Amino acid sequence: GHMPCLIWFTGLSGSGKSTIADLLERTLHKQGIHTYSLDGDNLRRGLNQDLKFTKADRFENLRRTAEVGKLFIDAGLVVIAAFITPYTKIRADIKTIVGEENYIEVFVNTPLEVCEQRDVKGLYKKARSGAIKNFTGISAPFETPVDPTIEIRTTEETPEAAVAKILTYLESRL
Ligand code: GGZ
Repeated sequence: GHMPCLIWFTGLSGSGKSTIADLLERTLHKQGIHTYSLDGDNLRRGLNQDLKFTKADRFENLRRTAEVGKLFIDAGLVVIAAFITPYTKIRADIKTIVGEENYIEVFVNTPLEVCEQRDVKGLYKKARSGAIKNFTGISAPFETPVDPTIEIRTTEETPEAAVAKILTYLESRL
């Protein structure tokens, strides 16, 4: 069996959070574990469509997301969340909301230069030109997580290796 919990991915835009989160979800499904994924796409288009990228809006985006995550934990699911989550304070708040015992923080540590080099969506280019304001890493802060449960260095580890590392941790906490 498994314990319901929330696996919260934090890292820069383009760091690889969604890639690893998606692979983790598919792997858990193959093991018959029910999951629910929360990400910017399903939250910022619906529940959080009133919010932008100021510090206050990011806090509110992530607070609501954590509250939703808590509901899914209560429903017995393994919740997977992938958000930049750029502030130490909001990561602590999320932990408090969902309960320390349920919170697993995965820091997807990809250097800014690498994210900007990849620039899959062209957002860094727009941020550099000023077309996007308050862009994390360029014109808004990303505070390095101080004590993540798991750290992934995507320049050294494949998504498969990252997922294996997370699964090993999940098995150890049964
Ligand atoms: C950061 C932004 C911004 C700004 C739009 N800053 O790579 P993406 O496109 O798909 O992921 C980013 C996403 C970040 O939303 P989050 O909800 O994860 O952010 S936070 O945790 O800080 O609330 C990026 C896109 O939205 N995006 N404008 N200014 N990312």
